[in-house]
Amino acid sequence: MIKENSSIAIFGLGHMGLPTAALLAQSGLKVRGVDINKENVKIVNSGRSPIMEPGLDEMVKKTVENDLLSATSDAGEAVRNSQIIMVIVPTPVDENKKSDLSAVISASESISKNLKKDDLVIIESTVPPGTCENMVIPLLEKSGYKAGKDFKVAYTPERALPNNTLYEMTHNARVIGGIDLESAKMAALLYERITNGEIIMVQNLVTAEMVKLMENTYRDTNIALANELALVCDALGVDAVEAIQAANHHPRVNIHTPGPGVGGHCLSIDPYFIVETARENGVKTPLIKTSREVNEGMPGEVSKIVQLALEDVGKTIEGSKIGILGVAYKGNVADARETPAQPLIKNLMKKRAEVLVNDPYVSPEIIKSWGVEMVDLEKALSCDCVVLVTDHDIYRNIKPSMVKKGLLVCTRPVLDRETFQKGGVIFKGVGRS
Ligand code: SAJ
Repeated sequence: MIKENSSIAIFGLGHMGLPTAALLAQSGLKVRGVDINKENVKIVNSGRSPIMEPGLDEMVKKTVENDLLSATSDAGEAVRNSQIIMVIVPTPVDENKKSDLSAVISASESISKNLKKDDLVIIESTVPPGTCENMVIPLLEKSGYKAGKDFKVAYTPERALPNNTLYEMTHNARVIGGIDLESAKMAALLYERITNGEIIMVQNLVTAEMVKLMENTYRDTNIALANELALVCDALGVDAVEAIQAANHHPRVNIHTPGPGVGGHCLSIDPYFIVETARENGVKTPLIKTSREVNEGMPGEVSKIVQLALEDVGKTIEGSKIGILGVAYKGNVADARETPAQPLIKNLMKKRAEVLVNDPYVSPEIIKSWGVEMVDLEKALSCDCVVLVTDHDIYRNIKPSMVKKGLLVCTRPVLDRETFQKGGVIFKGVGRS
């Protein structure tokens, strides 16, 4: 049973770990967050959130003040004093698109050294299917305890959408797989404390691992289809956004939105976990791989659109000033991980364009590290070509007269083509040229 005085150790105080920690603390449990980033530990202990997420700062403040949430870099101490241990650490892919599970391994090893009888270990990190059974449990069993018999193990993927994390964590359905039914049931009792959403128990750990990867792969593949269709529409002079919106009126069609490519730490990575595991099991995954290729190719396609647009007005890309609006991987977030803006900027710089960047969310240090200048919106809008990359809401207020040189490449459907064309702006975009 989960008692009111149960303590939880949560490995990873990142985009998903910290909101989970704050919500569980708010539900009355004593939560100890564990993170190797000492600066973030300090920030959390001072009652603030190092992560930009609506509502999170206040929740961290309140739960720290109430002595329910605290953070530490001492994993051993946190595990020894907890009955439930959760792992919500990042799982990136390396340059060969192979999963890097080092953070999960390191957390599992720390847990193993301090595991106690009857503890419940919950893995939330996204992992290649089979990781819990084949890697995490053997590491935990180095403790001398046997999974299922002496301690419980469950896998429940995190499925909340960044920028709406707290709402989704408290409303979305939760998928839970356990090493046995008792483990899954105990994990369910925990999540019932924070979500009104349905609790869906699946047969085992690997099914739950697969569910998560399927969701993000579905979305990545769907966006790849939208992007490919948009490129065809471009060649035909069809407005892809208009066509997709019309197609989506069909009751069984839901084509996603084309754009400059797929970023973030989830959709652009998770499909590779399926590809990797499939390969190890002798199964081919051409569709998933091609979808990744299509989406990874989109920054190059945007660069071509920019080049042609400049040539149409008698300019060369070499030496032209390009104003990039937004480098976050999606609208209204500060996260630039895997953002398509970065390869686009690189590509434009390779063509010797001068790139100026505006983004009110992403830290100037990140932008500077890409070797480009950070400018205010007005300066970005004064460039030879303005390229809207991220759908930040503030960019919806841009008026035709603000695009000083009259050339706009809008890679997201946030600005109205007709309004800009009527205002004398040459309007191009992904699937809108
Ligand atoms: N994008 C498009 N076209 C679209 C939708 C998105 O180009 O129609 C782009 C976005 O601009 C962004 C990328 O895809 O660059 C990913 O954005 P997203 O909003 O689709 O997803 P994430 O990465 O922020 O969050 C996803 C979510 N997964 C699903 O919706 C299936 C979220 O629920 C997961 O919790 C999260 O991944 C995760 O942690 O795995």
